[in-house]
Amino acid sequence: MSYTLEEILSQPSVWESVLRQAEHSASEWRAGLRGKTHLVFTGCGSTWYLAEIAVALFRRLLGYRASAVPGGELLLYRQDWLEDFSGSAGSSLLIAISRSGATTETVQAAAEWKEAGGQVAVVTNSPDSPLVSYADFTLLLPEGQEKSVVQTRSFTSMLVGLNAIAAILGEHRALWEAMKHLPQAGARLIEEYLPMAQSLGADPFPERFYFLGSGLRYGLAREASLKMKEMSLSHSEPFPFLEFRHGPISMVNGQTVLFGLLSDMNRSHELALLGETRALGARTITLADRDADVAFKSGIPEEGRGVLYLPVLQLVAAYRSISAGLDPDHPNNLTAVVTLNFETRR
Ligand code: F1P
Repeated sequence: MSYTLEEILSQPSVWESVLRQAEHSASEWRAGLRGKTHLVFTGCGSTWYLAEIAVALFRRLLGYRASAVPGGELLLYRQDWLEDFSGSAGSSLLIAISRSGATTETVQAAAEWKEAGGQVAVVTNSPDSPLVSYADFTLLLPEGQEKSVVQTRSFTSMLVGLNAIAAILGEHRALWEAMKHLPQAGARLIEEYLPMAQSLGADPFPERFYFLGSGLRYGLAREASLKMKEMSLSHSEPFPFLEFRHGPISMVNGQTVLFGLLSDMNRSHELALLGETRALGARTITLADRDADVAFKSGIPEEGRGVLYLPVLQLVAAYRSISAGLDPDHPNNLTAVVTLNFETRR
């Protein structure tokens, strides 16, 4: 079996120890966040999308002012983030996220933040990495580590970890208790929808994919869309739901598939948009806790179940890759880590 597939299938069992690790690290995070008013999350590629989801979660669950910036942008356009860099000595905290802990832009952004006198938190699957050497405090999740170039299990491990930290520190006790059911919910979900993911992945007819998600689901839609691109080399783009009418809808034809990552609160607006695209010939597939083509049936509140949108979408991408004669373990033109010989000039 491809190791990407193995990693996708094994991820719920990893979430179990991630939840324990997050609980264990929570007091260090509580102390580290004390006095901070602005959080700057950074990462590259998948981990930048994870930074975007973390911003939504830390705003919603802890009330923080927060931004997500790709590591490279933080470095190249430092002047635009100067306020954060200069505030870094006091009220701002950099939270650097990286599977490898070795991506040049992320490591260098952390190094420069430290140089400016700031504090850095690191979330990673690689405890012995260069990034960790700049950390004031960490969330280390080695059990999420993987062989694949494409991030799947690593991504969800860090997502579950950050989500748990936000739930614990915000004292959302019911949410935190509910999140403890994520491993079982994830395993059930994969078992139930594996055949569907296989047949969707094997269907050669669709030629373009759109992943729609709003609020904290936008980062998830971006990540799911990237999986489809990297593994199956298909045309694939993410959008917040209502954005889709503002141009992207022109691309809909009879060979379009739209995945709708539905919310609880704005479901009717989201379904209305999907209905319009069906009238134009698209196929739509909805994901939600209940009453959807892919129904998680977890009972976990919206702010704790974001990770459940990913496994089935990762599987569709992996099976589409295999069905097209590609190898999901060896995506085109990609390496597991991007390292650059890179000097910033200020
Ligand atoms: C970041 C990243 C990965 C991507 C690719 C290149 O890595 O962009 O998300 O899958 O292989 O690197 P990291 O900093 O999270 O290790």
